[in-house]
Amino acid sequence: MKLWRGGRLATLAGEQGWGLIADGAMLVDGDGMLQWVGQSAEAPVADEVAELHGALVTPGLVDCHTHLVYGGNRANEFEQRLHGQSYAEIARAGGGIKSTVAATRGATEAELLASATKRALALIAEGVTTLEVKSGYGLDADTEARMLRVARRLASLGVDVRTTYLAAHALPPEFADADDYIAAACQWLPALHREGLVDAVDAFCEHIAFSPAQVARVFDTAQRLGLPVKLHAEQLSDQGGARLAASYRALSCDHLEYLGPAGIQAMAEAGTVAVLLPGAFYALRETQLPPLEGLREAGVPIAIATDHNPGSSPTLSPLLMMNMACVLFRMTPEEALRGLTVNGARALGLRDRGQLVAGQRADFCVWDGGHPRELAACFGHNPLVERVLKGNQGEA
Ligand code: DI6
Ligand code: FE
Repeated sequence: MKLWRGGRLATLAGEQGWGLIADGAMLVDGDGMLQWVGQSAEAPVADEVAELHGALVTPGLVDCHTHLVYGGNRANEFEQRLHGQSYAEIARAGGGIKSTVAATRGATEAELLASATKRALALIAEGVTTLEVKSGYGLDADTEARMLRVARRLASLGVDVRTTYLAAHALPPEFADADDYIAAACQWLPALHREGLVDAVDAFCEHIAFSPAQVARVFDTAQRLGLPVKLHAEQLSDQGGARLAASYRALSCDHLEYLGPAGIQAMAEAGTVAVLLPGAFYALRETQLPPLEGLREAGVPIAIATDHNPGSSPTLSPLLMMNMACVLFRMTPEEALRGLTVNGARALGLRDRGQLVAGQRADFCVWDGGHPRELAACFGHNPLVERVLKGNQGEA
C-alpha cells in the first residue's frame, strides 16, 4: 500500500462541487485502486509514503471522443475554409473524411502506429489516463481492423484505451449506394468483435453522412452483439439522431449543436451522456451553440473531449478544451473538469474512474496549481507535474 499525502485534492465526489480536501491523502492498494481518501491528518499508516507538497490533485483525464489513428493531414482544408468553403462543401467535393480515408488505406500498421503514438503521447503529457479511439477512416474490413489494432496497441504507452467501431462515418468511393455500404459495415462487425477490437459502436448521423434509418441498422447489429452504442448527432443539423440513439440507450450523443428539446428529453430519460466538442465548434467557426441550459435543466450529464481528428478538430490539448468549453459554451470550470473526468468516463460506460473516492481506480494527475479552476482559466499552458495510472507513477 502506498499513501500519497499533503495534496490539495479536487475529488469531484458526489454529483456536484469540487469535493475539495485542502490537505488530503489517498491510499492506493496493490491493485492500483483507491483504498481510502481523506484528510492527511487522519490517514492510515502505509509502508510507502509520497509527499505532494500542497500540489493540486485531480482525477486523471478521460478523453472520451477521439479519431486518433489516421494517415495524412488536412491542413489544406484549413486554408480552403479560410477562403470561404464550408466543411460540408469540402466533404461533398470528395475532401474531408474521404481524403483521410485514402491516406489511411495507404498507410501500413507501423506507420499508423508511429503517427498515432506521437498524438497519444501529447494527450498523455496533459494528463489523459483513459483514451477513446474510433475507427472510421478505413471504411473497408481490413483498414478498419488495422485502425482498431493500432488503437489497442497505444495502451502500451501507459494509457487505458477504449475502442469504438465507426465504419458508418462516410460513404467510401467503391460504394454507390449508402444502404449497400451499411450492410457491409454491419457484416464486418462480428469478426472485429470476436477479435476483441470493439468496445462500442458509433455512427455519423448527418445529411452528409447517414440517415437515422441507416444508423438504426448499425445499432441493431451492435445490440445483437451486446455492444453499447454512441452517436455523432446533430453536429450540422437536427436529424433526430439523439432521439434514435436514446431509444437504444446510447452511452453518449456527441457534438449536439443542433439538438432540440425532444432530443434532450429522450437523452435525459435514457441516461445518455451529452459529449460537447468545443474544438470542432471552434475550428469550423460554428455559431450555433449546443443547448447547454436545456441539458443542465434536464439533468443530462455533460462530458467534453478533444474530438481529435485531422479535419474538424486537430487539437491535442484537453486543457484547451476545458478553457474553450467555458469561454465558448459558458460551461463552468467545474463542469469542464467533470466533463473531462467522471462524465467522460460515463460516456464510455465506465463507472470505476473519474472521481477520487475509495473503490475507484488510482488514476490521477498532480498539477502545479492551487485551485482546480486554474486548469480551465488558463490556456496554452501545461501545469502537469505527474500522472499516475492505476497507482503507477512516472507516466507523465
Ligand atoms: N464529426 C467529426 O467531428 C469528425 N467526424 C465526425 O463525424 C470529423 C471527421 C473528419 O472531418 O475527418
Ligand atoms: Fe468525432
